Amino acid sequence: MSKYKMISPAVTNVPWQEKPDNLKGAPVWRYTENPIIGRNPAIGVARIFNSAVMPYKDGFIGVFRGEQINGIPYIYLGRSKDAIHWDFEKDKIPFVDENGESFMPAYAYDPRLVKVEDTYYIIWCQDFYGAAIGMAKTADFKTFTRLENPFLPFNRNAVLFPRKVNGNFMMLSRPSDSGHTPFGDIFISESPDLVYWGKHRHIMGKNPEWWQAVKIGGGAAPIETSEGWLLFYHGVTSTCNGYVYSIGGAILDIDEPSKVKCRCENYLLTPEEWYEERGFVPNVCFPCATLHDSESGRIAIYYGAADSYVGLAFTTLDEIIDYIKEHSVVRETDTEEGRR
Ligand code: BMA
Repeated sequence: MSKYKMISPAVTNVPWQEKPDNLKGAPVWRYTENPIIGRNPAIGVARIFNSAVMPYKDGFIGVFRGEQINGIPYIYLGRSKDAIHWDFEKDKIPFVDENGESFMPAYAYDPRLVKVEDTYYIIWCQDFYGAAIGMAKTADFKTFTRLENPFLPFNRNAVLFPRKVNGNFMMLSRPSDSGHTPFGDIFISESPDLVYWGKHRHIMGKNPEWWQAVKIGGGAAPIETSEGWLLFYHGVTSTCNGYVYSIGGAILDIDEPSKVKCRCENYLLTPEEWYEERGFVPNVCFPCATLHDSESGRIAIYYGAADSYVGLAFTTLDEIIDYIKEHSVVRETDTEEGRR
């Protein structure tokens, strides 16, 4: 019997491996066949990483950050039967405006994919006179209609919640600068219509724990659970050899998600394997999605590795919630309303 409940559909074909015996203390364990997407995965695409997937029909669908061989990132659609082996569409996602005319951003990276009611939303980072958030919707994965850009530049790591809270759409984001941003906290904003965004609140900031001492950013769309919204996010530290990106975990209040109920002081996953430590940008674990099954409590975390590969890691709802609770350190900036 599970201790905790996921409030989401059953997805019984979530990829899965049991926890190895030698990892007793770790709350998250890697897929042994990682990386699941290697170099040059499609014609004209050198690397796929920082990508988001979800169940679709009898299989899975995903939006993938593909670094083209001209060095410019774009978003590609991929389909899979098992969420491990992926077929990518040859062309970039063809975004259109509200009149159906082609409306392509100059570049697009770090996509998230979230279903709210009957519509699928893609949220990514793009140029809007500087790095900012782009957004599009689709009902059928054939027509992708751009929405108004939700926030002013500079901003990155926007993550939509999978349902409205108190009648409004909710989105996390991380205000940034125009470069590699040596700061950054997670904020939340609300919208009644996905056009007008407001009621901005601070959720949580960088912390004294060294792995998240420089900046943090939203990762996977939060999972609704009996304990609150389970959020996997990334935390960044700075070393004499550059940034290191790890995966962290927190639980947000279900009705007032700007309040952090629990926040794990330990990272959940940090670069340790060759495909995380070595690549275009070394030492990056960057979560963008989960697949999760409310029946078994299984959670599969999809993360970009070293800006070069896609990795897969596993946990269960009971294990991760217990771990976050046991190692939770919440500070005043986490628990306050987030308005000043
Ligand atoms: C961040 C983003 C991510 C990337 C990370 C590490 O600023 O651009 O796409 O994975 O840097 O390079």
